Amino acid sequence: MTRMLGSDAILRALEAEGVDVMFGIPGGAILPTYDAIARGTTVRHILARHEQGAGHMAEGYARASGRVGVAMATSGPGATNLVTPIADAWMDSTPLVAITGQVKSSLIGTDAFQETDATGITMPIVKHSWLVQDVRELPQVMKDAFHVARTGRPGPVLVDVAKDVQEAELDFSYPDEPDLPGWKPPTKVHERQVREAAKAIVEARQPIVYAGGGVINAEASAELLALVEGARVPAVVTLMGKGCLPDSHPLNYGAPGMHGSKYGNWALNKSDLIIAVGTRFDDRVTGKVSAFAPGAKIIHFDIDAAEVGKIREADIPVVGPLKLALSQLTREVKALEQEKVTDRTAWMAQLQEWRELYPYKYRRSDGVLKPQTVIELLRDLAAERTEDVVWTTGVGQHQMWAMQYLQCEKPRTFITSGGLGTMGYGVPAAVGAKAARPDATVICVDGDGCFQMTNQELATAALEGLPIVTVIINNGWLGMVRQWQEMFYAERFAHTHLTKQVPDYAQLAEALGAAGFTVDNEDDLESTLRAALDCGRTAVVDAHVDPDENCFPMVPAGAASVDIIELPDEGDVIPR
Ligand SMILES: Cc1ncc(C[n+]2csc(CCOP(=O)(O)OP(=O)(O)O)c2C)c(N)n1
Repeated sequence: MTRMLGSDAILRALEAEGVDVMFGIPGGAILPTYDAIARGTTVRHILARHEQGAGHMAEGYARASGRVGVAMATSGPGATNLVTPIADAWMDSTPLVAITGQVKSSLIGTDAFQETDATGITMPIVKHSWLVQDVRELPQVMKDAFHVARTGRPGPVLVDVAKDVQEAELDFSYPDEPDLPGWKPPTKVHERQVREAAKAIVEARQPIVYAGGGVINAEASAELLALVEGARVPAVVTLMGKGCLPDSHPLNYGAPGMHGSKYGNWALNKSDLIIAVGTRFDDRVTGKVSAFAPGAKIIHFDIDAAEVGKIREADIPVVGPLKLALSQLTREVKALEQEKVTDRTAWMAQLQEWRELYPYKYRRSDGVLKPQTVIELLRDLAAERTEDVVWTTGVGQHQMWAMQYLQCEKPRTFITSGGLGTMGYGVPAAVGAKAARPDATVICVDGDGCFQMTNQELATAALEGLPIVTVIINNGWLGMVRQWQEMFYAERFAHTHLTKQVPDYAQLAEALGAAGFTVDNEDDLESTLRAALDCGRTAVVDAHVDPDENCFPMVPAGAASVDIIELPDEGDVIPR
């Protein structure tokens, strides 16, 4: 037991949890804890320029490293600015501990200056939250907060600490165990269910694995690969799962969904057995649910029982840790295959034929830089330099092209806002990823609209010595919305035009302490990208691309995903 202040206890708890970096912005109600930082801690604090940035940095850190991200903010506007990243972490199952200061206990409920009901506001978007009004509770709350964030299906928690609690004294000892009788995430899998799943796989003629971000969260990539190879089952991988199975693997048929490939969507839709692993039948994948994969039996593996059967009834539900479930499954399949092997030659040939017939493709440039060309060259130049690349993205067309054209061979290398679709995610997530993995080359593929939402965090990157490279796919529009207006709103382009010139992104980058580059033609593209990648500083490339380019293929919202629309068939195209 050591006598200390609540503020110091927060830091001792972070240290005990192995936190090496946190992200935040101080203010009145959290000042005692910042004062404790000044007294000394092993935790590196990175000063963001906006709490939303701090939250996304913590998310990027968590997703690049597999550790819990920590964001800190003051009460009121500090806490409300954290709401978007908390919601983002909720939707994408990212482990996040948000710590906010609250007004003094005696003032709670009085509309005191900068008082906001942070636990109330975030109630639907956290796994759990605590409002700490007694300093003696602080150590156990911190222990429980980290435990809830990282165990079971990971996600965000909020610890809101009244200012007087931070200023009060306690006898501190950090508990060894959480005290959460009601929180019992599964640690085992039902063996009979796994056996049923194995039997279904061995008998299936047209099986497909449908793998999602849960595989990455569960650190189950090796087990997934063993299943795919051991059971000889092809796979599709969602946006959130990108990297959980090497993109180059011949059995990886890439992304299904709204802007996935036609072959990926057909592989799912025309299968007779879907083995869903750590994925949630999101509407952006299924399209019209009643028309989705009508002939397929469903095996659904997930750590979260609430996901199983939520959208599509599971014939064989398996709730539990994916690492364990997948390794048991592969063993069972191999054992059963001693007796019986189903011939899948026709299915494999069919998938291969679709892949060859329907590659990602775009129309060759007639002078204007194509966004896909920028991303393809960036991919190749990055791969030439190092295998250790972490990508982040904003949200929009550029995000979908990044999914289609980037090559990710390892988990935790593609970090994007999938569930909430948060514009502005890319730059701060890249800062957080770089803080987690300083030796990696961290590149953000951003849109001009997204970049305008959080670019102030370039100052954070520049001043904290976290050199990231941001490539803005600048089409001068809120491109994805413009595409919907063109295709579904009779070309009524209401309020989607931004212009390519304002702001001048290269100058803006320079003003924020980064190196700025501009390119608007194919001839200068390679030298510009190389210069940015080689400069060793935080850098921004403003790539002026074709403003009219649309992202194909596309499943219109509400349509059956089997009816995916391909690039209109005209002109000279470049296949991936
Ligand atoms: C915070 C937020 N506001 C609005 C949207 C709706 N939205 C989705 S994509 C998009 C356009 C993104 O534009 P840009 O960053 O330029 O990317 P592009 O689609 O042009 O590649 C918008 C406005 C969103 N996803 N997030």
